[in-house]
Amino acid sequence: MTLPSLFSPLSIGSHELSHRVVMAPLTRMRAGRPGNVPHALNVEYYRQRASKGGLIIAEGTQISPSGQGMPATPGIHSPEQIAGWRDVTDAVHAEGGLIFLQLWHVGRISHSSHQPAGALPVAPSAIAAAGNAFTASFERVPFETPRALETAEIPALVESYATAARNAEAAGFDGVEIHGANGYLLEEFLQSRTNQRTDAYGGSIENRARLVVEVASAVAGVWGPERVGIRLSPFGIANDSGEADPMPLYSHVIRELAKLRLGYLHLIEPRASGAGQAEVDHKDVPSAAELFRPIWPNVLIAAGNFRADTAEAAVAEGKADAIAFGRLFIANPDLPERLRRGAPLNPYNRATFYGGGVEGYIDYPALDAAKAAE
Ligand code: 8OZ
Repeated sequence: MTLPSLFSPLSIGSHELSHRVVMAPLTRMRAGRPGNVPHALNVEYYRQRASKGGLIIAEGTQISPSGQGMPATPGIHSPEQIAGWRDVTDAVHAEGGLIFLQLWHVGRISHSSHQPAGALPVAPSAIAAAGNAFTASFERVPFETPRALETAEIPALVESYATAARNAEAAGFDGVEIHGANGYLLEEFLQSRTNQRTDAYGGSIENRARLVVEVASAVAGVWGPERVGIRLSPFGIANDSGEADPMPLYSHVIRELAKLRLGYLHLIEPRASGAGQAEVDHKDVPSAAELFRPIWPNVLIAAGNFRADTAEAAVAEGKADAIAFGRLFIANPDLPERLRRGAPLNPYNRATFYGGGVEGYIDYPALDAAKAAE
């Protein structure tokens, strides 16, 4: 048997990928406003990054108005947003690619300027995050203290994930990824520093994991489990998150999710624990993919500062089945082809990651265009 490589095929449920270079979910804050609706600019961005048999995980997309925490992030709760995403999925499919939608609720990483009726953001407990929120007018102000969700509100919250999952189906996606990472709502429930609840959703590991498992079951009920993935960051510190002893918590969560037979688990490596918010590259930290591989039976996607050689090694050694690339995909619309050919990569410009328009979004050249411009 030959070893798998970045360019060997991979099945996720009934989807056949022709390579394992996955586009990571990337917040770019360029949805159309008002309404946070995907528009022509976003269609072109995703079209450029689609490849035959390649998987794109579309950016974090709020499941409901209260799930929004930053300006110009897209949603999947209005008819206009569903129609806007339909144009994106059509464009990716026309290139022969697959596209999943990342379902996002930011929890306390929000600001009242995004919230319906200017209410406070919601979270498991009324504990403010350290740091600054991004207001609806792109200003940075200290995070507010969120309102703790009532136990009686949880069923409607779970249902809002299911509704968003149905909307993603209507928008033509091939599947969905649940955002369970980086200090947002679901991770706030998982971790003890953000979850001080005394009901069935707080306290023990089993209780803190309850919401994530209920959400995953509800979304799997809409899509079938094999078309649902989940992203976790067991060693993450983004957005004032972090569990002192992640192994018992995340071993339990991953075992429970494995029972649901979800299509994939997407793990952020600890060396990338700032999740794009800073250039962090911790040395001598464990590999999340390697640690959790033994208890995850389905496809495992690893993300975080991979390069061509480290990605190829992780796949060949079976530590991960596929590798998600973020920053390299921002700057290289044809990243899979460049990696296949061992071609040089365009450098990325951090100043244009969030917000703005064409610049730093749809103006990075593909290889052939780069060659033509020489
Ligand atoms: C960087 C900036 C804004 C949002 C995440 C959705 O950390 C994000 C995000 C990252 O998952």
